[in-house]
Amino acid sequence: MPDVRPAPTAPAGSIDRQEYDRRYQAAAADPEGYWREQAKRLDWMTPFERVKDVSFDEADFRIRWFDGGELNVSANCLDRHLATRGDQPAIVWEGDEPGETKTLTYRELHALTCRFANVLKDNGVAKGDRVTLYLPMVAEAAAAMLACTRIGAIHSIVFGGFSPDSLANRIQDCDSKLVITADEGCRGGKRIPLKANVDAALEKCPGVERVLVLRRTHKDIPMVDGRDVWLDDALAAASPDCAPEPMAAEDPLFILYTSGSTGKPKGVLHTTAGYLLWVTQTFRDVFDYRDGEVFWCTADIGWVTGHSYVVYGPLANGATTVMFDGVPSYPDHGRLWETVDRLGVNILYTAPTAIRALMREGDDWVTRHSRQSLRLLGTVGEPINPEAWEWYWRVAGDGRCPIVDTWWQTETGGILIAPLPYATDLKPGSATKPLPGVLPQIVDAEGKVLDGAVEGNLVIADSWPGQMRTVWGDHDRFFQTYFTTYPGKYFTGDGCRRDADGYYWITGRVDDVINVSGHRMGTAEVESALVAHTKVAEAAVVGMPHDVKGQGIYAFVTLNSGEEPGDALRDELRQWVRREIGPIASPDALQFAPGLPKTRSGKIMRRILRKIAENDTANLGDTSTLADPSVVETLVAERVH
Ligand code: 6R9
Repeated sequence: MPDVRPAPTAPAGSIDRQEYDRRYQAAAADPEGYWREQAKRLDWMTPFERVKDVSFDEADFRIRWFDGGELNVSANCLDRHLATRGDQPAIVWEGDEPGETKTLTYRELHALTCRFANVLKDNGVAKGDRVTLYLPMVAEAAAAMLACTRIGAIHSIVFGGFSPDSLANRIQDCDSKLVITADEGCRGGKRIPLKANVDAALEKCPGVERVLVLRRTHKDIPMVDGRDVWLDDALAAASPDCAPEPMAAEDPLFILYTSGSTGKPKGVLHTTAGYLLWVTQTFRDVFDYRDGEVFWCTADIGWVTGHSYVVYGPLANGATTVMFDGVPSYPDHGRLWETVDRLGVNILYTAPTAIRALMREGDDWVTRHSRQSLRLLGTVGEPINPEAWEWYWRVAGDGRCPIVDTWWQTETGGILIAPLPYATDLKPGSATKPLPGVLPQIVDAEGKVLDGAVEGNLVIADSWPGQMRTVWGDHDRFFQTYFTTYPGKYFTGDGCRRDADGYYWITGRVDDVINVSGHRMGTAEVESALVAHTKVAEAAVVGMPHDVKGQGIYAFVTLNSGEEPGDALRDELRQWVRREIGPIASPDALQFAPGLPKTRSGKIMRRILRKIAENDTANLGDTSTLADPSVVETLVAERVH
């Protein structure tokens, strides 16, 4: 029986148990009325006529929210706060070097955004045009996003760690005519040649007419005559006045590319009103944000978490948001906590992979900093194993900060399943319960809806405002990918267990489930068990062909620094898992891995591990998007079994 951490008593103004229940029931009894009420969180230029117009069926497939309404995202994130909090910090930028900071108030960010919008217009960008951003985590990047929304241009952000080729593919796919970049980026003391990468990418993108270049490191870089423009100069020359464009509720807001299990990355499209409402509402409620607090989400704006919870969610709520241009391990492993103390951060939102990496370095790095300002902790991106959760709770949060484990996807726009910190009792490793109005179901392989305490595939039975609307340029792929596996429902691609208390436990992508002797084994479950061993830092588990069992379990294990791999430890770990879960979970093969192949956002690329486990190393596929492609060679060379 996993333990339960009761929710603390709700402070005045926070959502308590009764209020959660009330909203949950209101959303179930009268969904349209519920969403109509929620939509008051936004400032509308023209009121909407219809709340919801949705069908997940093939014959009349459509997802539309708030038709008839008009609004502007930048006006909701900036203009509406000027009267009440114009001089409050909107963005606190923290550079790669500790103490390299800059603060922009709402008034300053508003002026910068308007100048930026005018620069875009002067360079030929019009409503509906696509603009690609390839930028470091600087305040100007947020201003660039907001400037696009101000004039109705559609931004497509490409993470600064992606290669020129990946950048070129994304520019071509959405046909951007303008790219915004910087001379260089800085990360962990290293320089990233952003402009040089853009130059290389644009050899394949003749459609790009203009490149706006921000000075970040002031490196002397070549500028292409007639194409490249120094952004700083253009901003200084531009007018700080620009009226926000009234946008229809369903007008496109941004495209964000995300990897699927097959094919090229999909351009996930989000639209104006539904997305904005969803991030506004979830930011306020899940993080229980209170006026004046400092919120820090460590994600890069190149990922959806950065879009929703570094920029749009916080700013729509008039919050102070931290933009971090560094990494948690630089200049040392205490960076996050040193920064929390220096900036007075109240809410910290990060990923389990970061938590595990820090946990591995020992508690001293954390405990030497006070962390008194912290009130709430959050995680996102992958299932958090209970050991990492416990460490986050006990060491990082001193046992006094609720942890919100938030489940969502690029496709969902914002959080769907998560505790509300003063309404939901926590269970380490569970994202707990759906937010009011969200209708998760667990279905079996045939699509039969399973009730009670069960395990199966996670679907969402009806739309919510923040749902993606299409795959850019391929509406059929959108329908095929998400709505055909279980007709009439949105398929998340995740496996999930629901316990007797109605708590949801995400078990990982269903393509990662291993079937051992007819028993379904969640890779996350085995990984969690391995990581629970004191000598293990990180583990990744995949299936491998097995003569007798159908599939066997292949585990890649990274040890804590100082631990020695060897046969004795291998046996010990296999026995350990056997004890933790049961004999069927004991790894058939266990390889010690100095490093795991991870994407630049920190997700383990299981596709590659599966190939190694299957001994199909000739067909590893594309490894160019890995943070460090060289780890693969080591894994192949040292493959076991
Ligand atoms: C926001 C984001 C989505 C996939 C999702 C799931 C995994 C995200 C999680 C989680 C367990 C959580 N995931 N949050 N799994 N618990 N709290 O990460 O979007 O990059 O699109 O990834 O990440 O597998 O399907 P994205």
